[in-house]
Amino acid sequence: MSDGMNAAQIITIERHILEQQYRLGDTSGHLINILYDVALCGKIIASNVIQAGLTDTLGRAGEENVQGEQVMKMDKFADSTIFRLNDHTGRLACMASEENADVIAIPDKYPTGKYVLLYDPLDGSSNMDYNVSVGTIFAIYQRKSTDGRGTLDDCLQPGRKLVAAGYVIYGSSTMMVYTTGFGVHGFTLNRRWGEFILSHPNIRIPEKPQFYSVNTGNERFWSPGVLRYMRYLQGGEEVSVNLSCRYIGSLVADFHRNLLAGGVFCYPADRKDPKKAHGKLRLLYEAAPLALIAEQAGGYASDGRKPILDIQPTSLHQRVPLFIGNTDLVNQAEEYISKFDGPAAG
Ligand code: P6P
Repeated sequence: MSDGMNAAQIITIERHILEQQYRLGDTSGHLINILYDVALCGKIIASNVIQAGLTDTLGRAGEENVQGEQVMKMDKFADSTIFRLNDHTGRLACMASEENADVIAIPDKYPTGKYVLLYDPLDGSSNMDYNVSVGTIFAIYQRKSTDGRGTLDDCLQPGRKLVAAGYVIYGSSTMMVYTTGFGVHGFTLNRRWGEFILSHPNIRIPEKPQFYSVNTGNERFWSPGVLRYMRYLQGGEEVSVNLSCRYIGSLVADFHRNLLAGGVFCYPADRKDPKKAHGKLRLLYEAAPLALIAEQAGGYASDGRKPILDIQPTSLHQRVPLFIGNTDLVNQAEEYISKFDGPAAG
């Protein structure tokens, strides 16, 4: 069995990130150190996720988060791990997390820095009890304010302003996938070495898609345009594509499969549940970072009308409909929605 020696060269994520420093003009080294620390968070979280069934970390924590969702024990562990690794470094102005209602301030006893870190500490965590892949999603911006403690305004930036984004997927293997605007690169965790090793350099979404991912249980809530689009994806329209449906119910895992195999992930707006009238997924720490990954890999991400990366956030936990993957497939979603749902409201 290879021990991470498949790669022609052994390139650790630390070395790969370091090589970005010059390209990024990151003279302080703060941005690359944040990325190092995100990788370390991934290693720490992975070490717990892979044996969650043996420690008292499965199941619910007995509280509800700002989303109105049950917090899982592993959510709390992942959330506190990311906070504790980043609160004292002097690199961040503030943070924001799916698990926290408000902006997370850097404690007064620590210095602040010029970056903002937004994250979903353990997306899809409810699936952990069934041994389904889960993931951590992160987004990094430069602060807009000049000094002091970061503000909500520092967090509410469109995805086009991202300086780095990515995710860690805790699946059959643990991978970290990230971009700093110079392509998308995937690293597989060699547990014996405790190192993420470059295994997927310069990821590009394949031209020929294989899959579409959507929760068909929500079909009765979809608009006419989305319903026609799904028929298109299923080969039921005159001009169609024939794709297989693959849906795990864990965004990072569904997205990762479509990134590598070609396809589209859809979480449309829900016309019945007011909480999901703008879809279920959150813009700042789910849709926007994955949208940057998708575009950097030659794909596209839309809310059904416009690019995810162009959306100016108005609140920390705002939700957006999400169509993300092959550019042609996402463009088709916009065409069907425009044609059958009429002009966008407002
Ligand atoms: P549904 C997990 O709870 C999550 O936030 C994403 O990871 C996933 O894509 C989505 O919700 C699944 O939602 O309504 O299909 O169960």
